[in-house]
Amino acid sequence: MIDLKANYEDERAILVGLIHKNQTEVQTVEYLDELAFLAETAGAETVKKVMQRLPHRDAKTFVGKGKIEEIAEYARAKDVNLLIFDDELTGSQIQNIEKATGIKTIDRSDLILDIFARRAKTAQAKVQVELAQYQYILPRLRGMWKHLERQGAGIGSRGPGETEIETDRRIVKDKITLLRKRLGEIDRQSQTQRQERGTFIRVAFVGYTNVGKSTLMNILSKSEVFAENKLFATLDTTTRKVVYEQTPFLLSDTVGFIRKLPHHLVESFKSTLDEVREADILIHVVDTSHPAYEDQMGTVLKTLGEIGAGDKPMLTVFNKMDLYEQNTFDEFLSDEVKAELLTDLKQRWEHQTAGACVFVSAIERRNIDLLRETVLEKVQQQYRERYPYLTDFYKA
Ligand SMILES: Nc1nc2c(ncn2[C@@H]2O[C@H](COP(=O)(O)OP(=O)(O)OP(=O)(O)O)[C@@H](O)[C@H]2O)c(=O)[nH]1
Ligand SMILES: [Mg+2]
Repeated sequence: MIDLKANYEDERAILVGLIHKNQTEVQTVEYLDELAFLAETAGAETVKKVMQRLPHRDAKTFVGKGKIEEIAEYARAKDVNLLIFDDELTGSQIQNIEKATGIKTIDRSDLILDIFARRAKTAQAKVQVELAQYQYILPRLRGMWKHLERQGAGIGSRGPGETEIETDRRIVKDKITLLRKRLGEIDRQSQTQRQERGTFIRVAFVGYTNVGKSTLMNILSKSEVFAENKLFATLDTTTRKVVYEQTPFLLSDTVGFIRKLPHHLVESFKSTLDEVREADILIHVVDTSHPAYEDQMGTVLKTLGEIGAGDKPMLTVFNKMDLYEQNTFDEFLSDEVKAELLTDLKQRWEHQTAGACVFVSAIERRNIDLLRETVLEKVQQQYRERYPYLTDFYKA
Protein backbone atom coordinates (compact mmCIF):
# COMPACT_ATOMS: atom_id res chain seq x y z
CA MET A 1 0.00 0.00 0.00
CA ILE A 2 0.92 3.61 0.25
CA ASP A 3 4.33 4.39 1.66
CA LEU A 4 4.61 7.88 3.11
CA LYS A 5 8.27 7.62 3.93
CA ALA A 6 9.97 8.61 0.73
CA ASN A 7 13.69 9.02 1.00
CA TYR A 8 15.55 11.49 -1.14
CA GLU A 9 18.85 11.07 0.68
CA ASP A 10 21.77 10.94 -1.79
CA GLU A 11 19.52 11.21 -4.83
CA ARG A 12 20.86 13.10 -7.84
CA ALA A 13 18.23 15.51 -9.04
CA ILE A 14 17.30 17.71 -11.99
CA LEU A 15 15.10 20.67 -11.07
CA VAL A 16 12.53 21.90 -13.58
CA GLY A 17 10.71 25.26 -13.72
CA LEU A 18 8.65 27.25 -16.20
CA ILE A 19 8.97 30.83 -17.34
CA HIS A 20 5.56 32.23 -18.27
CA LYS A 21 3.35 35.28 -18.30
CA ASN A 22 3.11 35.49 -14.51
CA GLN A 23 6.62 34.32 -13.72
CA THR A 24 9.65 36.12 -15.15
CA GLU A 25 12.98 34.46 -15.85
CA VAL A 26 14.53 36.21 -12.82
CA GLN A 27 11.78 34.82 -10.60
CA THR A 28 12.10 31.32 -12.01
CA VAL A 29 15.85 31.37 -11.35
CA GLU A 30 15.19 32.43 -7.75
CA TYR A 31 12.50 29.82 -7.26
CA LEU A 32 14.78 27.08 -8.58
CA ASP A 33 17.52 28.26 -6.21
CA GLU A 34 15.04 27.92 -3.39
CA LEU A 35 13.97 24.50 -4.70
CA ALA A 36 17.64 23.44 -4.67
CA PHE A 37 17.84 24.52 -1.01
CA LEU A 38 14.73 22.47 -0.28
CA ALA A 39 16.29 19.49 -2.10
CA GLU A 40 19.49 19.89 -0.09
CA THR A 41 17.47 20.03 3.12
CA ALA A 42 15.88 16.72 2.09
CA GLY A 43 19.33 15.26 1.37
CA ALA A 44 19.30 15.33 -2.46
CA GLU A 45 21.98 16.82 -4.66
CA THR A 46 21.04 19.19 -7.52
CA VAL A 47 22.85 18.20 -10.70
CA LYS A 48 21.12 20.60 -13.08
CA LYS A 49 18.38 23.21 -13.27
CA VAL A 50 16.21 23.26 -16.39
CA MET A 51 13.93 26.13 -17.40
CA GLN A 52 11.51 26.40 -20.30
CA ARG A 53 9.58 29.38 -21.60
CA LEU A 54 6.00 28.33 -22.33
CA PRO A 55 2.74 30.30 -22.43
CA HIS A 56 0.99 27.53 -20.48
CA ARG A 57 2.09 24.40 -18.70
CA ASP A 58 1.72 21.32 -20.90
CA ALA A 59 -1.33 19.35 -19.81
CA LYS A 60 0.40 16.00 -20.37
CA THR A 61 3.99 16.51 -19.29
CA PHE A 62 4.10 20.01 -17.69
CA VAL A 63 7.04 21.09 -19.91
CA GLY A 64 7.06 20.31 -23.65
CA LYS A 65 7.62 16.85 -25.08
CA GLY A 66 10.98 17.83 -26.59
CA LYS A 67 12.15 19.20 -23.25
CA ILE A 68 11.24 15.93 -21.54
CA GLU A 69 13.35 14.01 -24.05
CA GLU A 70 16.23 16.41 -23.50
CA ILE A 71 15.93 15.91 -19.73
CA ALA A 72 15.83 12.12 -20.12
CA GLU A 73 18.96 12.14 -22.23
CA TYR A 74 20.88 14.35 -19.83
CA ALA A 75 19.68 12.25 -16.89
CA ARG A 76 20.98 9.05 -18.45
CA ALA A 77 24.39 10.61 -19.08
CA LYS A 78 24.72 11.99 -15.55
CA ASP A 79 23.19 9.25 -13.41
CA VAL A 80 20.24 11.37 -12.37
CA ASN A 81 17.56 9.46 -10.46
CA LEU A 82 15.11 12.15 -9.41
CA LEU A 83 13.18 14.91 -11.22
CA ILE A 84 11.77 17.73 -9.10
CA PHE A 85 9.24 20.14 -10.61
CA ASP A 86 8.77 23.56 -9.04
CA ASP A 87 4.98 23.49 -9.43
CA GLU A 88 2.37 20.94 -8.40
CA LEU A 89 1.95 18.11 -10.89
CA THR A 90 -1.24 16.14 -11.44
CA GLY A 91 -1.27 12.37 -11.02
CA SER A 92 -1.35 11.82 -14.76
CA GLN A 93 1.49 14.28 -15.37
CA ILE A 94 3.64 12.34 -12.90
CA GLN A 95 2.70 9.14 -14.69
CA ASN A 96 3.46 10.51 -18.17
CA ILE A 97 6.78 12.04 -17.19
CA GLU A 98 7.93 8.88 -15.41
CA LYS A 99 6.93 6.79 -18.37
CA ALA A 100 8.82 9.01 -20.81
CA THR A 101 11.98 9.34 -18.71
CA GLY A 102 12.03 6.24 -16.51
CA ILE A 103 12.92 8.49 -13.56
CA LYS A 104 11.10 9.06 -10.30
CA THR A 105 9.26 12.38 -10.51
CA ILE A 106 8.08 14.58 -7.65
CA ASP A 107 7.12 18.23 -7.17
CA ARG A 108 7.83 21.03 -4.71
CA SER A 109 4.88 20.06 -2.50
CA ASP A 110 6.17 16.48 -2.28
CA LEU A 111 9.53 17.75 -1.18
CA ILE A 112 8.13 20.14 1.43
CA LEU A 113 5.86 17.40 2.78
CA ASP A 114 8.85 15.06 3.03
CA ILE A 115 10.89 17.63 4.95
CA PHE A 116 7.97 18.34 7.26
CA ALA A 117 7.44 14.61 7.81
CA ARG A 118 11.03 14.12 8.89
CA ARG A 119 11.10 17.14 11.15
CA ALA A 120 7.82 16.54 12.91
CA LYS A 121 8.56 15.76 16.55
CA THR A 122 5.39 16.20 18.58
CA ALA A 123 2.25 14.11 18.16
CA GLN A 124 0.44 17.16 16.85
CA ALA A 125 3.00 17.95 14.13
CA LYS A 126 3.14 14.27 13.11
CA VAL A 127 -0.60 13.98 12.72
CA GLN A 128 -0.77 17.30 10.86
CA VAL A 129 1.87 16.25 8.35
CA GLU A 130 0.42 12.78 7.85
CA LEU A 131 -3.00 14.27 7.19
CA ALA A 132 -1.53 16.67 4.63
CA GLN A 133 0.35 13.79 2.97
CA TYR A 134 -2.75 11.66 2.56
CA GLN A 135 -4.72 14.61 1.23
CA TYR A 136 -1.98 15.25 -1.27
CA ILE A 137 -1.87 11.59 -2.34
CA LEU A 138 -5.62 11.07 -2.72
CA PRO A 139 -6.03 12.63 -6.18
CA ARG A 140 -2.68 11.21 -7.33
CA LEU A 141 -3.08 7.56 -6.37
CA ARG A 142 -2.63 6.29 -9.91
CA GLY A 143 0.67 8.15 -10.31
CA MET A 144 1.84 6.95 -6.90
CA TRP A 145 1.37 3.32 -7.87
CA LYS A 146 4.15 3.70 -10.38
CA HIS A 147 6.59 4.62 -7.61
CA LEU A 148 5.67 1.55 -5.63
CA GLU A 149 5.96 -0.69 -8.64
CA ARG A 150 9.44 0.51 -9.41
CA GLN A 151 10.48 0.11 -5.79
CA GLY A 152 10.36 -3.61 -6.51
CA ALA A 153 7.04 -4.55 -5.01
CA GLY A 154 5.56 -5.79 -8.22
CA ILE A 155 8.25 -6.13 -10.84
CA GLY A 156 6.70 -7.54 -13.97
CA SER A 157 3.18 -7.15 -12.66
CA ARG A 158 0.54 -5.38 -14.72
CA GLY A 159 0.22 -2.41 -12.45
CA PRO A 160 -2.95 -1.48 -10.66
CA GLY A 161 -6.37 -2.07 -12.08
CA GLU A 162 -9.39 0.06 -11.24
CA THR A 163 -10.30 -2.17 -8.29
CA GLU A 164 -6.90 -1.85 -6.66
CA ILE A 165 -7.00 1.92 -7.02
CA GLU A 166 -10.55 2.05 -5.72
CA THR A 167 -9.53 0.01 -2.67
CA ASP A 168 -6.59 2.29 -2.02
CA ARG A 169 -8.77 5.34 -2.40
CA ARG A 170 -11.12 4.03 0.27
CA ILE A 171 -8.25 3.22 2.62
CA VAL A 172 -6.78 6.70 2.17
CA LYS A 173 -10.15 8.34 2.74
CA ASP A 174 -10.65 6.36 5.97
CA LYS A 175 -7.17 7.33 7.07
CA ILE A 176 -7.97 11.01 6.45
CA THR A 177 -11.16 10.77 8.52
CA LEU A 178 -9.27 9.10 11.36
CA LEU A 179 -6.43 11.61 11.34
CA ARG A 180 -8.89 14.53 11.28
CA LYS A 181 -10.56 13.14 14.41
CA ARG A 182 -7.25 12.64 16.17
CA LEU A 183 -6.15 16.16 15.25
CA GLY A 184 -9.43 17.51 16.57
CA GLU A 185 -8.72 15.93 19.96
CA ILE A 186 -5.17 17.26 20.09
CA ASP A 187 -6.44 20.71 19.07
CA ARG A 188 -8.93 20.76 21.92
CA GLN A 189 -6.15 19.93 24.37
CA SER A 190 -3.85 22.65 23.13
CA GLN A 191 -6.69 25.13 23.10
CA THR A 192 -7.27 24.45 26.79
CA GLN A 193 -3.56 24.91 27.40
CA ARG A 194 -3.61 28.21 25.62
CA GLN A 195 -6.61 29.39 27.60
CA GLU A 196 -4.78 28.58 30.81
CA ARG A 197 -2.13 31.07 29.86
CA GLY A 198 -4.64 33.66 30.92
CA THR A 199 -3.99 37.31 30.93
CA PHE A 200 -0.48 37.54 29.52
CA ILE A 201 0.13 39.53 26.38
CA ARG A 202 1.26 37.15 23.65
CA VAL A 203 3.95 37.91 21.12
CA ALA A 204 4.68 35.58 18.20
CA PHE A 205 7.58 35.48 15.77
CA VAL A 206 6.48 35.05 12.17
CA GLY A 207 8.41 35.09 8.93
CA TYR A 208 9.68 33.23 5.92
CA THR A 209 11.66 30.07 6.61
CA ASN A 210 15.36 30.41 7.53
CA VAL A 211 15.23 34.16 8.32
CA GLY A 212 16.44 33.81 11.91
CA LYS A 213 13.25 33.53 13.99
CA SER A 214 14.60 30.79 16.27
CA THR A 215 17.95 32.54 16.62
CA LEU A 216 16.18 35.71 17.78
CA MET A 217 13.85 33.67 20.00
CA ASN A 218 16.94 32.21 21.68
CA ILE A 219 18.42 35.64 22.22
CA LEU A 220 15.26 37.34 23.42
CA SER A 221 14.14 34.50 25.70
CA LYS A 222 17.53 32.95 26.48
CA SER A 223 16.08 29.57 25.56
CA GLU A 224 17.52 26.78 23.47
CA VAL A 225 15.42 26.49 20.35
CA PHE A 226 16.69 24.43 17.44
CA ALA A 227 18.13 26.77 14.78
CA GLU A 228 20.12 25.79 11.73
CA ASN A 229 20.77 26.71 8.15
CA LYS A 230 18.14 24.45 6.71
CA LEU A 231 14.59 25.13 5.71
CA PHE A 232 11.86 24.44 8.26
CA ALA A 233 14.15 23.83 11.22
CA THR A 234 11.16 24.67 13.40
CA LEU A 235 7.84 22.90 13.00
CA ASP A 236 6.31 23.11 16.41
CA THR A 237 5.45 26.21 18.28
CA THR A 238 7.64 26.90 21.29
CA THR A 239 6.30 29.32 23.83
CA ARG A 240 8.32 30.90 26.66
CA LYS A 241 7.37 33.28 29.38
CA VAL A 242 9.78 36.21 29.48
CA VAL A 243 9.99 39.17 31.81
CA TYR A 244 11.51 42.50 30.77
CA GLU A 245 11.75 45.16 33.46
CA GLN A 246 9.08 43.43 35.52
CA THR A 247 6.73 43.19 32.56
CA PRO A 248 5.89 39.56 31.84
CA PHE A 249 4.70 38.32 28.46
CA LEU A 250 4.64 35.14 26.35
CA LEU A 251 6.95 34.78 23.38
CA SER A 252 6.36 32.12 20.69
CA ASP A 253 8.53 30.83 17.88
CA THR A 254 6.56 29.39 14.95
CA VAL A 255 6.88 27.45 11.73
CA GLY A 256 8.31 29.43 8.80
CA PHE A 257 6.35 30.26 5.66
CA ILE A 258 7.42 29.57 2.10
CA ARG A 259 5.97 30.39 -1.29
CA LYS A 260 3.79 27.70 -2.84
CA LEU A 261 3.30 26.09 0.56
CA PRO A 262 1.14 23.05 -0.21
CA HIS A 263 -2.45 24.04 0.34
CA HIS A 264 -3.20 20.99 2.51
CA LEU A 265 -0.24 21.73 4.70
CA VAL A 266 -1.54 25.19 5.55
CA GLU A 267 -4.92 23.58 6.28
CA SER A 268 -3.56 20.99 8.66
CA PHE A 269 -1.16 23.41 10.33
CA LYS A 270 -4.01 25.77 11.11
CA SER A 271 -3.92 24.74 14.75
CA THR A 272 -0.17 25.29 15.06
CA LEU A 273 -0.83 28.64 13.49
CA ASP A 274 -3.46 29.37 16.15
CA GLU A 275 -0.56 30.65 18.19
CA VAL A 276 -0.13 33.29 15.50
CA ARG A 277 -3.84 33.93 15.13
CA GLU A 278 -4.29 34.42 18.87
CA ALA A 279 -1.18 36.54 19.37
CA ASP A 280 -1.52 40.18 20.43
CA ILE A 281 1.64 41.30 18.66
CA LEU A 282 3.53 39.80 15.72
CA ILE A 283 7.27 40.17 15.22
CA HIS A 284 7.82 39.77 11.49
CA VAL A 285 11.44 38.69 10.96
CA VAL A 286 12.96 39.38 7.53
CA ASP A 287 16.20 38.05 6.04
CA THR A 288 17.37 41.38 4.61
CA SER A 289 20.37 39.70 2.96
CA HIS A 290 18.16 37.58 0.71
CA PRO A 291 17.87 38.97 -2.84
CA ALA A 292 14.13 38.24 -2.84
CA TYR A 293 13.36 39.45 0.68
CA GLU A 294 10.56 41.74 -0.47
CA ASP A 295 8.83 38.83 -2.22
CA GLN A 296 9.27 36.78 0.93
CA MET A 297 7.67 39.56 2.99
CA GLY A 298 4.76 39.53 0.55
CA THR A 299 4.32 35.77 0.95
CA VAL A 300 4.30 36.12 4.73
CA LEU A 301 1.75 38.96 4.74
CA LYS A 302 -0.45 37.08 2.29
CA THR A 303 -0.34 33.88 4.38
CA LEU A 304 -1.09 35.89 7.53
CA GLY A 305 -4.14 37.32 5.77
CA GLU A 306 -5.25 33.82 4.80
CA ILE A 307 -5.17 32.53 8.36
CA GLY A 308 -6.99 35.59 9.66
CA ALA A 309 -4.02 37.30 11.32
CA GLY A 310 -3.54 40.08 8.80
CA ASP A 311 -4.40 43.09 10.95
CA LYS A 312 -2.47 42.57 14.18
CA PRO A 313 0.01 45.10 15.57
CA MET A 314 3.29 44.19 13.94
CA LEU A 315 6.95 44.96 14.47
CA THR A 316 9.14 44.23 11.44
CA VAL A 317 12.67 43.10 12.25
CA PHE A 318 15.15 43.37 9.41
CA ASN A 319 17.63 40.68 10.39
CA LYS A 320 20.98 39.53 8.94
CA MET A 321 22.14 43.11 8.40
CA ASP A 322 25.74 41.82 8.68
CA LEU A 323 25.22 39.62 5.62
CA TYR A 324 23.25 42.32 3.83
CA GLU A 325 26.21 44.69 4.13
CA GLN A 326 28.62 41.99 3.07
CA ASN A 327 26.56 41.27 -0.05
CA THR A 328 25.76 44.86 -0.96
CA PHE A 329 28.93 46.79 -0.19
CA ASP A 330 32.15 46.29 -2.07
CA GLU A 331 35.56 47.48 -0.95
CA PHE A 332 35.51 50.52 -3.23
CA LEU A 333 32.59 52.19 -1.53
CA SER A 334 33.46 54.95 0.89
CA ASP A 335 32.06 54.86 4.41
CA GLU A 336 30.03 57.91 3.52
CA VAL A 337 28.29 56.19 0.61
CA LYS A 338 27.69 53.06 2.69
CA ALA A 339 26.07 55.11 5.44
CA GLU A 340 23.92 56.85 2.85
CA LEU A 341 22.73 53.54 1.34
CA LEU A 342 21.86 52.23 4.78
CA THR A 343 19.96 55.41 5.63
CA ASP A 344 18.00 55.11 2.39
CA LEU A 345 17.04 51.52 3.17
CA LYS A 346 16.02 52.38 6.72
CA GLN A 347 14.02 55.44 5.73
CA ARG A 348 12.17 53.54 3.07
CA TRP A 349 11.05 50.83 5.48
CA GLU A 350 10.40 53.19 8.37
CA HIS A 351 8.06 55.00 6.05
CA GLN A 352 6.34 51.77 4.89
CA THR A 353 5.95 50.31 8.38
CA ALA A 354 4.98 53.62 10.00
CA GLY A 355 8.11 53.50 12.14
CA ALA A 356 7.49 49.97 13.46
CA CYS A 357 10.77 48.40 12.35
CA VAL A 358 14.22 47.60 13.73
CA PHE A 359 17.40 46.66 11.84
CA VAL A 360 19.46 43.98 13.56
CA SER A 361 21.99 41.23 13.20
CA ALA A 362 21.16 38.33 15.48
CA ILE A 363 24.51 36.67 14.84
CA GLU A 364 26.54 39.77 15.68
CA ARG A 365 24.10 40.82 18.40
CA ARG A 366 23.66 44.19 16.70
CA ASN A 367 20.83 46.41 17.91
CA ILE A 368 19.46 43.70 20.16
CA ASP A 369 18.97 46.14 23.05
CA LEU A 370 16.96 48.39 20.80
CA LEU A 371 14.88 45.40 19.69
CA ARG A 372 14.23 44.43 23.29
CA GLU A 373 13.16 47.98 24.19
CA THR A 374 10.88 48.20 21.17
CA VAL A 375 9.21 44.87 21.99
CA LEU A 376 8.79 45.96 25.61
CA GLU A 377 7.17 49.24 24.54
CA LYS A 378 4.71 47.40 22.31
CA VAL A 379 3.89 44.90 25.05
CA GLN A 380 3.30 47.63 27.62
CA GLN A 381 1.11 49.48 25.21
CA GLN A 382 -1.01 46.35 24.74
CA TYR A 383 -1.33 45.88 28.50
CA ARG A 384 -2.42 49.49 28.87
CA GLU A 385 -5.05 49.08 26.17
CA ARG A 386 -6.33 45.84 27.56
CA TYR A 387 -6.22 46.60 31.29
CA PRO A 388 -6.42 50.40 31.62
CA TYR A 389 -7.03 50.17 35.40
CA LEU A 390 -4.38 47.64 36.30
CA THR A 391 -1.44 50.02 36.46
CA ASP A 392 0.77 47.77 38.57
CA PHE A 393 0.65 45.01 36.00
CA TYR A 394 3.23 46.77 33.94
CA LYS A 395 5.61 49.63 34.51
CA ALA A 396 3.95 52.75 33.18
N1 LIG B 1 24.66 36.05 8.86
C1 LIG B 1 23.64 35.92 9.68
N2 LIG B 1 23.05 34.69 9.82
C2 LIG B 1 21.99 34.59 10.67
C3 LIG B 1 21.49 35.71 11.39
N3 LIG B 1 20.44 35.28 12.14
C4 LIG B 1 20.30 33.94 11.88
N4 LIG B 1 21.22 33.52 11.00
C5 LIG B 1 21.41 32.14 10.48
O1 LIG B 1 20.32 31.82 9.65
C6 LIG B 1 20.02 30.44 9.74
C7 LIG B 1 18.55 30.22 10.06
O2 LIG B 1 18.27 30.65 11.36
P1 LIG B 1 17.02 30.11 12.19
O3 LIG B 1 16.99 30.89 13.45
O4 LIG B 1 17.01 28.64 12.24
O5 LIG B 1 15.84 30.59 11.21
P2 LIG B 1 14.28 30.32 11.35
O6 LIG B 1 13.61 31.55 10.82
O7 LIG B 1 13.93 29.89 12.73
O8 LIG B 1 14.09 29.13 10.32
P3 LIG B 1 12.92 28.00 10.24
O9 LIG B 1 12.67 27.47 11.60
O10 LIG B 1 13.57 27.01 9.34
O11 LIG B 1 11.74 28.66 9.61
C8 LIG B 1 20.95 29.87 10.80
O12 LIG B 1 22.05 29.27 10.15
C9 LIG B 1 21.37 31.10 11.58
O13 LIG B 1 22.63 30.94 12.17
C10 LIG B 1 22.16 36.98 11.23
O14 LIG B 1 21.81 38.00 11.83
N5 LIG B 1 23.20 37.01 10.35
MG1 LIG C 1 13.06 28.18 13.39
